[in-house]
Amino acid sequence: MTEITAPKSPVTTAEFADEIREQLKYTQNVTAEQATAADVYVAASKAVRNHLVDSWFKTQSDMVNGNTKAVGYFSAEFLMGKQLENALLNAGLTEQFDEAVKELGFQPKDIVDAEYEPGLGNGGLGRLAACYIDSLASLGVPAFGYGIQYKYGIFKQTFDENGKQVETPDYWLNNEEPWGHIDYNRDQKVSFGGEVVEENGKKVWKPAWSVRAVPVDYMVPGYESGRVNTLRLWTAKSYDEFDLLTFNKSEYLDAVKPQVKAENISKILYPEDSTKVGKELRLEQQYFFVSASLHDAIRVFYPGEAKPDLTTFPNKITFQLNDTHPVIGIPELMRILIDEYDYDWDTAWSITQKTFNYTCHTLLPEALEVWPASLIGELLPRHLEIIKKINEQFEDELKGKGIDDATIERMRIYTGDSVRMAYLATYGGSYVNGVAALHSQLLKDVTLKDFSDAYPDKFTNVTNGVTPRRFIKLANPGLSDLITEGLGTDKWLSNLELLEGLVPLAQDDEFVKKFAAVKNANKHNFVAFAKQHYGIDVDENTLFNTMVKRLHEYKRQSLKILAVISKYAAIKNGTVSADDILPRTVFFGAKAAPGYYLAKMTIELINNVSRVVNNDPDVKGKLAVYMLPNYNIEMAQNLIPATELDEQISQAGKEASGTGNMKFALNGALTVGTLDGANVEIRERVGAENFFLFGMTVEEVEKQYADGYDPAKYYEADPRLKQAVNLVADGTFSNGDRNAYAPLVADWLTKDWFMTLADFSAYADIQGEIEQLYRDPLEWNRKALLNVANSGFFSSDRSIEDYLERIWHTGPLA
Ligand code: Z57
Repeated sequence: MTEITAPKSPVTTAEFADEIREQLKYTQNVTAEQATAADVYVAASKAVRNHLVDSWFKTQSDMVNGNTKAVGYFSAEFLMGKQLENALLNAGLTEQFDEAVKELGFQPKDIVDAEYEPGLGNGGLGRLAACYIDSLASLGVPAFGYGIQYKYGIFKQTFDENGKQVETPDYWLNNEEPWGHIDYNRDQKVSFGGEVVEENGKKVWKPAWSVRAVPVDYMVPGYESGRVNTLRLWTAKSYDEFDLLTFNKSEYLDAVKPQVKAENISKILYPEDSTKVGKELRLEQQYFFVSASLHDAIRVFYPGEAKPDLTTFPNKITFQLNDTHPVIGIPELMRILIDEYDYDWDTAWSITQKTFNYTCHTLLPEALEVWPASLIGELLPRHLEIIKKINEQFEDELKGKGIDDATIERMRIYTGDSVRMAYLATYGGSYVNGVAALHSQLLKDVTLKDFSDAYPDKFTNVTNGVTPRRFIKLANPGLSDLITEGLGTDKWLSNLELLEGLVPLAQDDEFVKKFAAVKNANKHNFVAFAKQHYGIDVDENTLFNTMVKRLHEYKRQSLKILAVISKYAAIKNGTVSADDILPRTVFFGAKAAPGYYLAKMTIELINNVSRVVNNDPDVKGKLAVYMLPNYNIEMAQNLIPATELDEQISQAGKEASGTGNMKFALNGALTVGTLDGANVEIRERVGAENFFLFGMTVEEVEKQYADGYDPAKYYEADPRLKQAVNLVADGTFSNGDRNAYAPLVADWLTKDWFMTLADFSAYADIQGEIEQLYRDPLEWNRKALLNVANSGFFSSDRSIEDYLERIWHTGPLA
C-alpha cells in the first residue's frame, strides 16, 4: 500500500504529555493537580483527535477529488464500544499515552476505563457495523457510516431481588463525549406527512411537518493505513418556525409540542434484536436518517452544484443497507431524483438500482420488516406512490420473464395493505447477500427462493468477520504478544490469515504451555474484573464456560440452563461421585427485549439457578453459575479472552451467522456448537477434531417440523432431561413456588418451537467428551491454539475485501 504521511505523528512522550496538559487547561479548565481520571480521559481523547484531523481532511479530499468509489454503510445501529484505546492504537500513540499519563500521576487503564461506553446498538448487527467501518478505514477504502445518534442507547440491565431483569435508561450523553463533533452547518431538512398534489402535471409532496437533522461526526481511524473515515450519526432537532405556526392557533405550552415530537425521533434505540416492532416512531427514525444521509452524500460529492449530474452518482458512492431498517432509502432516492432533480422515472430507477445493495441478517420470517401501507401512506405519502409504481414495474418485469401469476403474487412488494421491505430491497438494489455460507444458501433455497430463481445473479454471500484490533490486540494483549513472538512479526494485525503460521507451533509443547499460561493469566484477570464489577468470587481453577449473546428462544439459553440443572442434579443425587466431577464455572450474559416474556423469564430462571447452585455446599468447588448483568462490549473484551469453552448452540437454520463465535475462536476458546450460521465455517477451518459438534442439522430440523414435532416424547425418553425439567417445575429454583416458571415449562413440553428438548441428549452427552479433554491441559490447549491459528479468515478485513470484490466493486484510495 502507498505510504500516506500521518501528520503530527509520532510525538514523544513529553510532547504528548504537554498536549494533554494543554487540553486540561484550555478545554477542561482544570489544573493538572485538580484533574481527575475523567478529566484526563477527555483531555487525552481530544489530544488524540487532534492527531487524526489532518489525515481525516486528506481522506475526505482524496475521496471527493479522486476516482475511487466510496462506500456508504447505512445502519440503524453502530455498537462502537469505548473509543480511546482504539484511537490511540490506530494513531500510533499507545506508548506515548501510557507514559504521559503515568507522568501525570495516573494509571493508563484508569484513564481508558473512565470512558462511558456508547451503546448505540443491540447486538450482533450493530457490532458488525462497527467492525466493518474499522476495517474499511484500515484498508484505506473511503467510507461513511451513516446512522442515528440516539440520546438513549441500549438499556442498562440490572436484576431485582427475585432475579428479574430491570431495564434502566442509558442516558450516555450525560457524560462528556469528546469524540462526536456536532456540525450545525451541515444540517438537512427531513419532512413527514401531509399530501401529494398535482401541479402542472407534476406530483408535488406537501409535507405537514419537518425535522432538522444535524450530523454528529466521529472519526474512524484506520489501523496503519493513514486513513480516517467518517461515522456520521444524525440527531433530530426541531425548527423554530413551528413555534409560530402553532402559537397563532393555540396556547404557548402547546406550541412546543411539535419540537418535542421532532426531537423524539432520535431519542431512543429500540431494544429489540432480531424481532420486529411495527412502531410508527421506528419508521420515522428509519426515514429520518436515510433521507438526511442521501442528501448529505449528494452535498459531499457535488459540492456547490445546483444542478449536479446525478447519473454519475453510482460511480461516486455505493450504499449498503444493513438489514431492512434503511430500505426506505430506495423510494427516497427515487423521490429525490424525480421530484428534486427532475429526472425521469427510468433514469432515476437505473441510478437507484445501481447505488443500493442489501444485506439480510436473519432467517426468522418474523424479523423481516413488513410495514402497513396505511402507515407509510400517512407518514410518507409520496413514497407510498413510488413504492406502488415500483411494484407495478416489478410485476411487469416478472411477467416478461414468464413467471406464473401465483409466484408473482407471492413476490409482490406491495400487497395492497402492506409493504415488504426485504422484497423491496432485493428488487431495488444490485446485490443481496447473507452473512455466512449456510445462511446465504438458505436465503436462496427458502426465504428469498422466488427472488433467487428470478434473479440468480443478484445473490451472493459474504461471511461475517470481526476486527482483530479490538477483539485480539486490545482485548487480549497477552495472546497478541505471544502471536507476535510465534510469528516473528506483528503484521498479523492487518493480515489475519498470517495466523496460520502458528499451526506448526501447536506441535511444540513449550509454545502450547505458553499459550496455556496466557489463558490462565486472562482467567486470573477476569476474576479480578468480576470481583470489582460484580462483587463475585470466581474460582479460577475451574473450566470457564461462557454463553454471551442476546436472549432469544432460537439461541437456546434454555438448553444450556437445563444441562446445568441436570449436572447439578447428578451431583446432588450422587449419580456422579464428587471426584469425577470436573469443576466448572458457567457464565451467562444476555439482555432480553423488555417486552419478550419468555426471554425475561429465562433470565429469571438462570438467576435463580445461580442462587441455588452457588449457595449449595454440596456442589461447592464443582459447579458455579453466574448471570452477569449488562453484557456489553467492555464485558466481551474482558470475558472472551478468559473463556475456555464457548456456547454456540442455536437451533440449526436459525442463527444467520453469529460473530461471538469468531471472537471466541480467535481468543483460544473451544466451541460447543450446532451446525448453524458461521459455526459451520469455523468448524471446517479449525478442523472437526477441534470443535465439539452436536445436535440436529437443518434437514433434520425440517423433517421434524414436517412430521409434527412432539417435545414431550424427548422429555419422557431421557431421564436427565426429565429430572431437569421437573426441578424447574417443582419449585426447586423458586422457593417452592410451582407457578413461577409454569409458562416456560409449558412451552418446553407442548411447543418448544426451537427443539431444545430434541437436542438435549446430544448436548448432555458431549459434555463428557469436553470434560475428558479438559483433564488433559496440553491436548486441550493444543486444540485451542489450532482454533486461533485457523481462524484468520474471520477477520472483518477479509469480509470487507469480499464486499469490495463481490458487491461494491471499489477499493482503497490511491
Ligand atoms: C441482529 O443482531 C441480527 C440480525 C437481525 O436481523 C437483527 Br434485527 C439484529 C444478527 C444475527 O442474529 C446474527 O446471526 C448475525 O451474526 C449478526 O446479525 C450480524 O450479521
